[in-house]
Amino acid sequence: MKTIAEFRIPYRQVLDPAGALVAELPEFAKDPEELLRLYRLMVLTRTFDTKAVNLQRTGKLGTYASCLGHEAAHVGVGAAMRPEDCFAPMYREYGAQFWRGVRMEDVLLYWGGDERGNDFAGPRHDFPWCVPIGTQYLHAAGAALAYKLRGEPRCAVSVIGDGGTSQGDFYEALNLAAVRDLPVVFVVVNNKWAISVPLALQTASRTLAQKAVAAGMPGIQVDGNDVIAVRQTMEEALERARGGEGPTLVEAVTYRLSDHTTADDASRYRDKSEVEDAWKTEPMIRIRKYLVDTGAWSEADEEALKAECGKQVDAAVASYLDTAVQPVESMFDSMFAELPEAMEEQRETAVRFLNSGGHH
Ligand SMILES: Cc1ncc(C[n+]2csc(CCOP(=O)(O)OP(=O)(O)O)c2C)c(N)n1
Repeated sequence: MKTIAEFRIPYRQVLDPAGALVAELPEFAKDPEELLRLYRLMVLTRTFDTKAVNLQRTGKLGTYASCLGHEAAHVGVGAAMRPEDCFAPMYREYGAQFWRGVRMEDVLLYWGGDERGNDFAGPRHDFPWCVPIGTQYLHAAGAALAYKLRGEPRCAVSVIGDGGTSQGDFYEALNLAAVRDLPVVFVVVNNKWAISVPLALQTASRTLAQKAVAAGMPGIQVDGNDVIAVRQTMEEALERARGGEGPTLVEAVTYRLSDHTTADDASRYRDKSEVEDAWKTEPMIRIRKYLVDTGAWSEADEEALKAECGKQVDAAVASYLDTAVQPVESMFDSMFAELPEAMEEQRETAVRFLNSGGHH
């Protein structure tokens, strides 16, 4: 017997959990201002996230999917993209979206049940949130096919969770993208849990990155709590895509420090000690430590940033709470280009119900 195929999965980390450099800095990270841009947005994202959970707990949001612990994975992805690229998110990539111009008010409106929050003020060409697990990968492959056919120098980027890699859509998108050499980067944010299903019950694969191999594209695993490594890996993958070399699968290994959503209680299925350990390697500590060690950041800077983020979040919350509720028929109006007849009736019933004093 002879071997006809072998594969290797590279792993990248630049900053270890204690903030020590373990690899050479990529070009962008040699400029402290660039690192501070990343760090500031990570802090803003975490401030926002904490506030959004509190708003839900006090009845001011319907539900909310926290991104606690994902800040590096998200901000690193957004920062590597160009404005003309297109993002096909799932439902918790706020850090990437804020970088791209989605407002905090948009996120609050969305989770408050207002469809205007899904029609971002930011990049109008980005896809709306995608709650059906996995379909966003197909949307990204489709967008990338369009860019290729039109000869546009743009890329698509999509994010899926570890649980999402068990969906057929995941493999279908990878297959199409690789066979057509499409300009797309697929990101797996592996936070170890899909609601209550741990990674070990999700796949027998050693890594999720190696799922790229069957499709015929490179797969790389990156420390998803290391914002420098995530951005560097994404920049390289996007450069490949832009240069006509086709798609890449990037697995960012992180941990979901929060409940899955505010409708979940992760303490029912997850060991306390596992979560306590994960807090030691979370993404904010190492970048802050590195910035402080290199003299780019101080305690006073930290205090000022926290105060500034608090103000920005409060302003977004006030604007969200001041937004007049959408008319009831809007839930029908943003669903179809032309409403099917059966739904016309439902729309009329809803309007009649409201006009007769009902509440929605
Ligand atoms: C097609 C489909 N099946 C099931 C669900 C219910 N569901 C919502 S979130 C989720 C788990 C997703 O886990 P993962 O992909 O790991 O992403 P995470 O939320 O952990 O970031 C499931 C099964 C869904 N939204 N869509």
